[in-house]
Amino acid sequence: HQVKEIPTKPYDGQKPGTSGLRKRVKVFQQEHYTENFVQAIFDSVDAKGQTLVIGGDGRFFSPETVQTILRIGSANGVAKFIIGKDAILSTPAASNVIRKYKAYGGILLTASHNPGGPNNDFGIKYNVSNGGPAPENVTDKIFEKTKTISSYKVIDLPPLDLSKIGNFEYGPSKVEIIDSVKDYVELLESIFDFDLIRTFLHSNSEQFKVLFDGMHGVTGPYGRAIFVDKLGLPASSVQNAVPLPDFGGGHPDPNLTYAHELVERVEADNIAFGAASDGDGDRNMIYGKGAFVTPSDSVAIIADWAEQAIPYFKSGVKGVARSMPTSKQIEYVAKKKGLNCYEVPTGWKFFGNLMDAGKLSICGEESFGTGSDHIREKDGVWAIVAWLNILAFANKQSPNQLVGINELLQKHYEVYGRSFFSRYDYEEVSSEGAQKLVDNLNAHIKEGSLASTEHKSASTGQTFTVANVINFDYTDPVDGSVSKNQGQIISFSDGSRVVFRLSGTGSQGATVRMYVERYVAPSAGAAELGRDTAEGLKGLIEVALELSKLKEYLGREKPTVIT
Ligand code: VG1
Ligand code: CO
Repeated sequence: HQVKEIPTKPYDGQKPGTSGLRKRVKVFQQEHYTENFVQAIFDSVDAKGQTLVIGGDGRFFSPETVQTILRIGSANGVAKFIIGKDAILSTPAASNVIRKYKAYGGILLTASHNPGGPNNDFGIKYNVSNGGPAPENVTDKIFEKTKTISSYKVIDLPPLDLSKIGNFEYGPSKVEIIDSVKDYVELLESIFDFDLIRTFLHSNSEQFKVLFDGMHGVTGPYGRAIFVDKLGLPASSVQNAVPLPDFGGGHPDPNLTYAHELVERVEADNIAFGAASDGDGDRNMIYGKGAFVTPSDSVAIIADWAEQAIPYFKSGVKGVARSMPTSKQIEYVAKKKGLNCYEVPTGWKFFGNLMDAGKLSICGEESFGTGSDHIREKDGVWAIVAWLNILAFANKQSPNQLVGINELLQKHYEVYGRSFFSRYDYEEVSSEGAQKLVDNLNAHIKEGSLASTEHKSASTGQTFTVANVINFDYTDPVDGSVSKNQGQIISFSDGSRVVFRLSGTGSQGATVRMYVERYVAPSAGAAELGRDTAEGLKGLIEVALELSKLKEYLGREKPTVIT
């Protein structure tokens, strides 16, 4: 088979962000743009003679890109491709497939929770042999290669039919097209107590209704296989479960704003347990009638119950972790249980090293990402089943009174206290404004000009005294690699925190994220602990906005999204 060398020129800005390269579809459709990036991957990792997994969330431009990867990958000597049927493998399923079949790596075609379709986003992400996102030394190398690329290699072959499961030949390479769902379902069955969950759901089918929303992302088929086929729930327990290339025009991000269809049906139909996942299946939201679980609380609760409730963790939890902006709720659990709790920069890649080193079992991010060392990506459906498993277990312990989401939360706060947490996103603001905001904070850090200053909220009368301000740098405890400038943290003397970060997943302009957190001890009492989040944080948010001069720099009165 003849390998052809196609001349090309570098494109600017092919730098992978928090989770791969994400741009508008139109950008990827420019001549040689996608080919350049794919060749840059093969120039950075030596995949010759190796097995590579290809998956993704099935968004617009995925089928074409799979063919591009086949043409270029085969020309670069890939021995075998394992591909999800119709180019579909959720991000966690792909991570599992890479691990299970001992592949060299994988290429995931997704822009996660970003909208899809011809006028929206596409993305390409490279994962390494542990099943996790490529570490920064690999993504940096890929970026360097994109800057100097002058040609790429292809083998010219007609497109491969991706709709048939089986083994095929593609020029010098082998191709195996696999069922997208099967391996993943087997994995979850080996982790959770499905019998316990089934028994609980069936004996409470009226009081404890379940609804899963796939948001027309990749998880629909996974959700149906697990909730309907395995757990025996009625077919109406899953909605928006057909993956669509444009996610039905929606924004496949499971939060209170974008998962409104779930929220509405949960409220209207008295559904005790609702859940949703994002475009590529690695995020989750847990939301029942009148009950919302913040992701920071979710991971803390899973960590709290894991060992007793979930078979996978029976032999013990090795350690826990959170991303830096995620609330400290999980730290309070770790402290009580004598577990190490690591704090890593935003983005799942940083958890992988700790897991590979046997230091970490359960971790999460405030951005609706929760997971464990069963794979090396966050895992939406895993988190949802984890909650069902924990609730089933808690109800077995309390046979006379139904324990729902709110009861579980309340019980948790009474023991550990509660970190009220919220995130304000200012999407697609001017890059200059965002930079000024960051520069101003950095100047304060350098000069120490905020140290010990007092800030009073006009509306609540609360006073917050600055304890310290830092720029978060991370040194990986396993390999010693350093990641600098991961966000500014303002800590206050009462333990409250405000964090500012620039997003690394946007496809246009800059997105500023402001994270606020305020801790209330158990001694404050049930009324204080059970307060509405927005109320609990009101004073601190006012202070954060004033202190950072955010409105002035960004020219925005209100955030685009509050989670
Ligand atoms: C965001 C989240 C981060 C998450 C990342 C990828 O990144 O904040 O916690 O890991 O998205 O998630 P950023 O840089 O925009 O803040 V996903 O579901 O888009 O793969
Ligand atoms: Co995602």
